[in-house]
Amino acid sequence: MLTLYSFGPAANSLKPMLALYEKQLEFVPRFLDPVKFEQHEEWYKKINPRGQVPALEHDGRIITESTVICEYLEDVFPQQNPLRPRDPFDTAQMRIWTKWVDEYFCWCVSTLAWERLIGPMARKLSDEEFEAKVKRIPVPEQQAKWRSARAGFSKQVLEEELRKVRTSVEKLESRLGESEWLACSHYTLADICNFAIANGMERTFPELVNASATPHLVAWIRRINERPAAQKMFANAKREQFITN
Ligand SMILES: N[C@@H](CCC(=O)N[C@@H](CS)C(=O)NCC(=O)O)C(=O)O
Repeated sequence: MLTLYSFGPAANSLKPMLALYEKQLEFVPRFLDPVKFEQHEEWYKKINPRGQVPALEHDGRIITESTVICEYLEDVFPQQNPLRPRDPFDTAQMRIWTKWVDEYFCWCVSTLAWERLIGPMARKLSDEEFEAKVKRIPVPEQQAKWRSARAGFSKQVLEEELRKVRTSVEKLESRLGESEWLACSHYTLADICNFAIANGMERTFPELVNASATPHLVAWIRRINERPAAQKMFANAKREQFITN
């Protein structure tokens, strides 16, 4: 049995969720509500001691780290719609793209999203309420990030992260101008993991991602959104999230 703990189909949570849908694997979706800081509750820290989503439970064993979960699903269910290339060179290209999203692309987008979304949410809490929430966060670096978001990141940090977002967008646009998919001639985990971060950027970074500035990136985002697996994931998640929360 497979259970996926997530915030729903966005960011790191989207990676294993879309992989599950693409592979047509049945799983139990467990949605956590970030507004209620559910990821820091004791019951969930027993599942992921880092207090973060996503986490996959497979027959009573837990796997964390979004990209690792995706590769785990490939290892355990290799026959079902493979999302990892057969050719070792193509697999290496796929891993270069998933490493890049995990170590670079994800972080600059994340800091700007925290400034815009988490900051205002954290400022709604009194100092006492906020400190009580922060105390439950198990990773010191995450505690610091919550504090920075509440105080507002410095102008210098925001400018540097925006520069990295711009660089990331240029890199994706350039690659997608020469190839339909990121790693090789077909759709792989490289596309899923980068789509997890890029989806929605037309709305959140309209000055950087739009049909005239980045036509190939926009077309790739559309192509993935139009896949039956993605459509089913978004439709189901809307309903299931509503029921769970
Ligand atoms: N490296 C981890 C990062 C996980 C992560 O940053 N999760 C975010 C959501 S996208 C989270 O749980 N944030 C809530 C928090 O840190 O309190 C992965 O890829 O799974």
